[in-house]
This record gives sequence, structure tokens and C-alpha cells, in this order.
Amino acid sequence: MKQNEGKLSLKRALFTGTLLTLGLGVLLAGLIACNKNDKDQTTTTTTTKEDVSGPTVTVPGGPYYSPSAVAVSEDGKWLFVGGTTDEKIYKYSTADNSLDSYYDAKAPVNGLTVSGGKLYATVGKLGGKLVVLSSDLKEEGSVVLGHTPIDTVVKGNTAYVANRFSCSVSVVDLSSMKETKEIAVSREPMALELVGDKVYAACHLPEDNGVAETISTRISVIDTAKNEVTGSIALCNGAANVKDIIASPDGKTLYVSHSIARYTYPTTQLDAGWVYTNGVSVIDVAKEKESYAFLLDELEYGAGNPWGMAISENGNTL
Ligand SMILES: [Ca+2]
Repeated sequence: MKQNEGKLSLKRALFTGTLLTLGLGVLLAGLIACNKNDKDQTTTTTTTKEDVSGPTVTVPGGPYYSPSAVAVSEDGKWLFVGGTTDEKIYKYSTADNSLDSYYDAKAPVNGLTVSGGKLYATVGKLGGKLVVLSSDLKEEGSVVLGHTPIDTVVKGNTAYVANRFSCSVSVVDLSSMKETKEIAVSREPMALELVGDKVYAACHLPEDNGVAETISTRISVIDTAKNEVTGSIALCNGAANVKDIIASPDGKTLYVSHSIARYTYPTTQLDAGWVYTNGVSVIDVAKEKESYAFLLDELEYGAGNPWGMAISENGNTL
């Protein structure tokens, strides 16, 4: 009992990190209802829903949307929302939450990235695609890539796309919309971040042997001059289920959201972080090394699995 109390007070000290709440879930809840009444399940025609914040939004599609990706236009006027189940991308006005238009991707939407006035959508599973859309959701080009393309960064005329289940990053020449190279990275790249001449691919699962001294996921570092992996950053022991990576505005720090498995503990209790806690790893970009990780959980809750991150322009709030 005494030992338990010691552990708990240590945890209490550790749980002082700011709880990361992106707030997008709340926003999305206001914009899109995730499901409708059962009686509507065969309806494919346009339906009207009441938005909780007031205005009525009209959305097409089936009974489930499963919003899975969001992006905001560079001028802040438009919100793009992609659905996994209804396979569409919606464009909403941020001024009054009204639906402006939508694009039928005809495949699950895995990720959305805004860059240079264009919307880059990663869609589909095996043989998924990168689709480039204008800001008014007109398709300008697409290219078939690996298994479950999920995230994109754009550098000049080149797009880098993480193919989650191919364990690779595709290099796409945007003028010809051709894949020029597929770069093997660590296990299940989930999210990409571009800092200077490097693309950082944050990978979902560890690649280590199950009896290795430490087991953690990796950030694969791609040098965009060579389009080769030139580094691999290990996260803290037990780090897994990586979902997102984001750079500080000055490019000196990377933040990675993930859970931390207490895999060396016997599973005698589930709560209070005995099996999993949720954390953010902080990476020193210049050293290509993790500086520290901080935890996100409330002491009595856990296993929420943190997902997307955003950072304020001054870099002070994550
Ligand atoms: Ca990203």
C-alpha cells in the first residue's frame, strides 16, 4: 500500500503538464452530426440538420460521416472536413458555419492538408491516392500511391505522402502528378512534418524485437535534397500509437502525440496509468533527439490516446 502511495504521488507530480484539447471534436460536433436516426439509413438524398450553434447546415450523404480529417484555409475563412465513412470532403464557412460545397472522394478520406491555396487529400486504402483540389474543391489531379496514404507535406513543387501500411513515404512531382520515389521508413508512418530541408515521418508502432532493452516508435528523418532517410529518432521507452507530429513556429522543436505503454508492469490494474498513459514527446530538431516527454492524463482517467495537435503562432500554447 505504501509503495502504491509513493507511485501515485510521483504520478501526481508528473501529471502537471497541460491537458491537450484541440477542441476540433467540439467544433465538428457542431458542424456535422455523426449519425442519423435508423429510419434515415437508406436515404441518400440531401438532408437537413440543425447545427447546435444556430444556423442550419445542409449536408448530403448517408447515415454516418465519421469525420476523420480537418484543415483550415490559409486565410482562415474555410474549414474542410473529410469523412471516412461517407467518403466526402465538405467545405464550411468559418464565419457562419454554413456548408459551401463538397467533393465526393469515393474513398475514405484519411487526411487533409492545406498548402499554397490548394487542398491535398489523402484517400483510400490499398492503392490509395493523393488528390489535389483547388480551394473551391475542383479536382486538379491525383496519383495512386501506397496502402492508406494518410498525411502530406508540400515543399515547393514536391509533395511527400506517408503511406501508413506500406511503411513508406511517396515523393510526388506535383507538376506531372507522378510518384518519383517511394522511401521506406519505420513502421506505419502516420504524420509528417516539414522543417527546413527535412521531412519528419512520425511512425505509429515500434519496430523493435519484443525482448529488446527499450521498445519505442521512431521518427524517420528524410533529407529532401537526397530524398533518403538520413536519421531515426527513438521516442521514450514504451512510446507507441503515435498520431501526430508538429513543429514549433521557430522550427527548433517537434512535438509528437502518443501513448506510453507500461509494458514491464504486470497488468494487475488498468486505471491510473498502470497499462497506458498518454504523452507528448518533445524533440530537439538540431540534435535529432528527444529532450523529454510529458504526460497528459488526469490521475483518475486514462487511455484517451491523444490525436491531432495545433500550436499557437507565438509557439507558447500547444
Ligand atoms: Ca502533418
